[in-house]
Amino acid sequence: MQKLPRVYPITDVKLSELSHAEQVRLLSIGGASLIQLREKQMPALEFYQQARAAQRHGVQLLINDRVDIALAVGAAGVHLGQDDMPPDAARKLIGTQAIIGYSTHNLEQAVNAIRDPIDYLAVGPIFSTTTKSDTAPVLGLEGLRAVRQAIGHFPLVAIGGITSANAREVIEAGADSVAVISALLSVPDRITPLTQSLFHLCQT
Ligand code: 3NM
Repeated sequence: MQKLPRVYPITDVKLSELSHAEQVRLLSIGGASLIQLREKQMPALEFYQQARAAQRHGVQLLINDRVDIALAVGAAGVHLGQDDMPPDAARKLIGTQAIIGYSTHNLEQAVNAIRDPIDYLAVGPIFSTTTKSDTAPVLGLEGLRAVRQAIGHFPLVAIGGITSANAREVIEAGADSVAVISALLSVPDRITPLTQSLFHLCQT
């Protein structure tokens, strides 16, 4: 994949009360070029339709968990968690050109992940978050620095509790990119300006 953009938004229908496609539209106007569609509830038909509609906004879409949906809509790739299909199995299905991202939650998982056929790894939660309930213990900036040191230049996304108040420190601690949900989506009519200003803050 090309270099990770500094800001990597993830959609949330419950939080924003907007469809995935509408969130992608607003985020893309704000400058997002890589967006993850994250959906844990919706029937496959509805998610497929929204993902297809989201594809029209001309950004790279990664589908959380669902290799089938990613393939069906021709998405740029998938983002997998520790309990999803393993990256090597997903790679066989989705091909060599697709992007595969993988969530890790501690140093050991991160170090192991760089041997998998993935394009970037995510590590989190960096800070506490209310968006995801079953998170691992927070890593803090120290934990993030330790992961960066252990993985060399491997593409690294930080996630969990990242806001305009701490994003810059997260980048300075070694993340290539910040993955963000609530700080961009909690106020639906501010999604575009909040995205713009987060990109601005994360410029290096
Ligand atoms: N994964 P917010 S934390 C989806 O630790 C997700 O892997 C996490 O939402 C992990 O930006 C998280 O609102 C929630 O804190 C991120």
